[in-house]
Amino acid sequence: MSSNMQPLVDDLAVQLYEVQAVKFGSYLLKSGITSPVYFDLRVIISHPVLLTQVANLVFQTAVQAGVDYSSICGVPYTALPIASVICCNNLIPMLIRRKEAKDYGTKRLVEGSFNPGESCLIIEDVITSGSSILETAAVLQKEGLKVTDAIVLLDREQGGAANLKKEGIRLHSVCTLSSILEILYQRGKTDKALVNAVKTFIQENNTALAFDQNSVIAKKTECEGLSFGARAESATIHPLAARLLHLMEKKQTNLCLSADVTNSKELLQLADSVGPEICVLKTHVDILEDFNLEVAKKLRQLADEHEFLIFEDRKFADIGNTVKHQYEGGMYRIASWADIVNAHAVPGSGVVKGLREVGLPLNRGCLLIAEMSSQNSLATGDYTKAVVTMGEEYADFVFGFITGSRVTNKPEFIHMTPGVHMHAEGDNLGQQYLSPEDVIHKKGSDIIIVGRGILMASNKVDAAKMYRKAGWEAYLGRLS
Ligand code: S5P
Repeated sequence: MSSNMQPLVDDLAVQLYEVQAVKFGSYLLKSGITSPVYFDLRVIISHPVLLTQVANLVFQTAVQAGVDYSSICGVPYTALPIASVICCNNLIPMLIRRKEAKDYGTKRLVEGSFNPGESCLIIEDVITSGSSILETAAVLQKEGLKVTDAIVLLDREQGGAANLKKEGIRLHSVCTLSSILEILYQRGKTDKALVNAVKTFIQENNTALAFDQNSVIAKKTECEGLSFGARAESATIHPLAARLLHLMEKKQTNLCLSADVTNSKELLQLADSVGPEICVLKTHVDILEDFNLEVAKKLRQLADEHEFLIFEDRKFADIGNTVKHQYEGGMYRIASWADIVNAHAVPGSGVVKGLREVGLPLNRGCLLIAEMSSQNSLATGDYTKAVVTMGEEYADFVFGFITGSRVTNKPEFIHMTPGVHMHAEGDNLGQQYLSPEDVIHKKGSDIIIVGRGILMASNKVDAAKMYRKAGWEAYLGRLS
């Protein structure tokens, strides 16, 4: 920053403090960490003079950095007004990144006019790990735009710059958390003890290493380079996950059949004929019109004969006490025959605790739903991260995730991905498909879940063989 900007930044720090955009105390962040300092830049929209000052300083920082760009995109939502003011005052075209594609109309994720190959400058209010900037960059890049630089008002100095650099993006900041602290200290707004507490917090909460555990941008990780067999030997592996990884390696398959049929005879025939090709057979037992426990018993026999695991896709999502009964009792007695069940984390950890009470003594395992394949799914971003944290906390029962991409590098967690089809892009009810190569190689998942890609084929066994081959080759490609 040039010396003529420094007095403006000093004044800004004090004003931000005065409007409570900067607060000191004890704040529980979304990540679960308690921070002694909190920034809420949303309030600046109520102070137009301040908003204009922020916009000017962000723009000047870009000018001084000599960044070359054709348009500006603010990270939604706090940076949107900042980007708008910069663009209007300096006559620069603006782009808006939608958080979700519209259901209707153009379905565009980026609004505004641009040509592929042009550069877009990203603007953000505060950077911690950089994940929000990277999410926005990924969307812009997918549309063919180049992203080389990002400007933030405030860098919390917790590894964001390093994380952006790994993705080829330079970070420029108007000010840092330390510099704001220093200014406020000099102006008598903070005391030495607080300055020291914040400095210690910054040092102890650097995200540069932890961020590699994150799936915001799918990339090849150490875990993805490990074979299923090697992962089965992980010291902290759940016995069911070890069994699954061993059988995948032995049978050379990472295909899960989603056996979404409505008749028991058809289910058992399918399990028998496709059984040799798969590692897991997934059921929706409540769509069977003629279920009884004899069917479950026969399915178990076929699972043992062909060596696959049974996964009842029940998607439990109630309080612990209710899911316990739903899992153990009722007419389906799911816990008595299904190796695997899954659950939404939305009720909080009670759902896992309830299922665990029933499943743990039976050596069963659970997958948490971290992301969904359906259009406009709400299971994204911080929700997904919270699901992973919950899974890791109950790792004696939760052994993996239903997800579109790798969400943790811990080798003991198995990633299973639905929404896989080799010839369709989706259905008319919001399902969205990717290819086995995309899911396993690019997104770093472990198991493809295929339903209609196999079920609607004229020869289901041949189709299963084809998906098995594609899934396994993608896995081998990932290893090499
Ligand atoms: O996000 C999800 C999670 C699941 S478990 N999206 C999904 O499609 N599923 C399930 O995977 C869904 O309930 C269905 O049983 C299967 C996908 O079926 P397909 O016919 O679209 O391949």
